[in-house]
Amino acid sequence: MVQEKIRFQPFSNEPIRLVDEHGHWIAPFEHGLPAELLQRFYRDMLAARLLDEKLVILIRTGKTSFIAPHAGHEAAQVGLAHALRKGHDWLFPYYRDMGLVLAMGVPLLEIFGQTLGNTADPAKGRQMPSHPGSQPLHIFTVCSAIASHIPPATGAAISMKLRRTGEVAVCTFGDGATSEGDWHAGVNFAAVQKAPVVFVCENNRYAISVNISRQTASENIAIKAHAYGIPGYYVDGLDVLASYLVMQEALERARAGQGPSLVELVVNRFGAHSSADDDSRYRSREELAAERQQDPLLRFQRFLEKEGLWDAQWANELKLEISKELEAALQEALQAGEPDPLQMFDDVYAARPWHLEEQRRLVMDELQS
Ligand SMILES: Cc1ncc(C[n+]2csc(CCOP(=O)(O)OP(=O)(O)O)c2C)c(N)n1
Repeated sequence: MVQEKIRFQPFSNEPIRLVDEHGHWIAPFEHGLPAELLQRFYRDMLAARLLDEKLVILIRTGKTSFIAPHAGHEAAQVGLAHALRKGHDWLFPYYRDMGLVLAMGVPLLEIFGQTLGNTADPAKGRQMPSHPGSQPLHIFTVCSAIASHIPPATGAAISMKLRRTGEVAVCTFGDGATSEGDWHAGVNFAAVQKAPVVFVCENNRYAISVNISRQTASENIAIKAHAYGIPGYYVDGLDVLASYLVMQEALERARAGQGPSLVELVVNRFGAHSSADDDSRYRSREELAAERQQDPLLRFQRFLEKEGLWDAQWANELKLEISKELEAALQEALQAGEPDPLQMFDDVYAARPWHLEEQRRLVMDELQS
């Protein structure tokens, strides 16, 4: 039987959820997704979790200077990664998206190289850690200034539309980013231009220590789309299948020339905001423990178990395999050398202008003296 196209309702009062906390499929349609894809989602979510744990070790052992933990965001990030056409569509991520870029196919060696800022880093050590990017995978480098990547994502999408490339731009950010002027300018302009872009809010309800109740008076983030004349989807981002299928729909809309959407994926942030933050000063341990109970990995594990696609032995072998991959890539990245400081003058302009040439000479003299 040919399955009817799934259509999700924008501006729902409750988050769109397809799998409940016990792992039951609760939607009124068949998911129709192949077993290999479902197991791939699990693998990518597990890899994202294990990567997060590894990054925590790197900060605790002083090997890197900054991390932004992504544990609790795995279902949202993996669902999103699989909805995109990799290497074709463009991703404009933010600093908490290490699980997302991993699922998009950024090699672990590059991820660790970027974290360590050495010669294994495609950005040649010139970016903050947790600021990945990839030219071949069409991943725009993360910008530290919150929401500053929203207008560039809109601009790229307008260009895609004018050039009829069939590509879509996907731009991710946290709930705090929606309070920035850049966010409103970028979303408004994209809506007016019917640009092929999907704005994705990974809403973990905190902007560092600022709770969402002090960030916005809107009942949720998705509803903000209404004011701009575009659909806003309010989604349970702890549900990988809801995240995946809603993202697919928003991407198809954009591809079909129907313009942008805003997708709010409601997630939890298991760690502190970053390695420079102590979250015990502003959120209770009880609140955190309750959030940890709603582990997206565990929910999906329960779902797979019911589908006959998960057993402890398979999961243990998978965990071992991923752990080995992570360790091997980390050891290789740790062996990479320090980047040449003179590379800071490369890639700024197509041809190095006179003033950078002059500064480069000064640094070179300094290094040689
Ligand atoms: C323009 C700007 N203002 C302030 C900061 C400092 N800052 C870094 S992260 C952050 C919180 C952002 O929170 P949110 O958008 O909710 O994303 P989350 O970190 O919670 O995933 C702030 C205020 C910044 N980087 N840029």
